[in-house]
Amino acid sequence: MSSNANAGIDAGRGRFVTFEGGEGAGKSTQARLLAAALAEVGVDAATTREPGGSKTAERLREALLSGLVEPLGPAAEALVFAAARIDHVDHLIRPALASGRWVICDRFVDSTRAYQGALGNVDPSLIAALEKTAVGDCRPDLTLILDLPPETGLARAARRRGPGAVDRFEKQGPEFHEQLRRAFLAIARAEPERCAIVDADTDEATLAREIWSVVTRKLRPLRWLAARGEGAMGA
Ligand code: Z5A
Repeated sequence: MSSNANAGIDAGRGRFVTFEGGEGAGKSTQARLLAAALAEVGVDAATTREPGGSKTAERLREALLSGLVEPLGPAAEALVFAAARIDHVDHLIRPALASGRWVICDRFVDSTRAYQGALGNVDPSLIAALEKTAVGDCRPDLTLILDLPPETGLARAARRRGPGAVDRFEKQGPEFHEQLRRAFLAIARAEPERCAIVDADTDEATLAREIWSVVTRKLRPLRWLAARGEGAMGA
């Protein structure tokens, strides 16, 4: 490998990976497994989630998922998701990336585009303005869209929940979840450089291997480490 094989890699900054998709797709599970796989090769990654991830954002999460904001309508919900995101980006995501940590986030801006935008019919110009305000240039390097039939994801979520009460979004009917799936696939098709669709209708280990193959191909963690002088050059 030539001595300048890592030229052009901005290794001062960590990489930002987001997981998106319907309920029960396995986002939280795979976020954890990806962080563990990165740790094995020597990459330090913070795992986080939305809504939430920082102190104030977690309080706003309670308001959103309890249904407190729902009567105000999808535009108001979009505002509150964006407010939570401002806190999360400012206090966790941006500082972590700047310090050279990777960040793995369970849901991010694409969930607002899908749930409040495509499903909630909130004006796309409002969604775009909120996104710009909350995120600025702090955009994901890679978004993994976990795709599976909604009934499979909902059954997984129901098994985990048991007889407990459903939250604001879980109570939606089958057509809502089909539309949601189409919305995420449309987002992925519109931004193929950033987004990768992964078939999530499989067991955890198989899915984790597929995700690792996408991450190594697109983000080259070993090369990133080598550019920092912290590891061997490689994938
Ligand atoms: N929302 C929004 O409207 N706008 C926004 O901007 C944002 C969010 C950011 C957050 O809910 C809600 O907020 C969400 C969208 C909305 N609506 N809903 N519903 P949440 O965080 O509570 O829920 P979620 O994001 O949908 O996560 P989830 O239900 O926990 O699903 P998951 O993270 O994709 O799955 P999991 O927790 O990894 O796995 C679920 C279960 O399946 C669990 O028991 C696992 O052990 C099992 N599992 C995982 N993988 C597999 C495989 N491969 N096979 C079999 N079983 C598996």
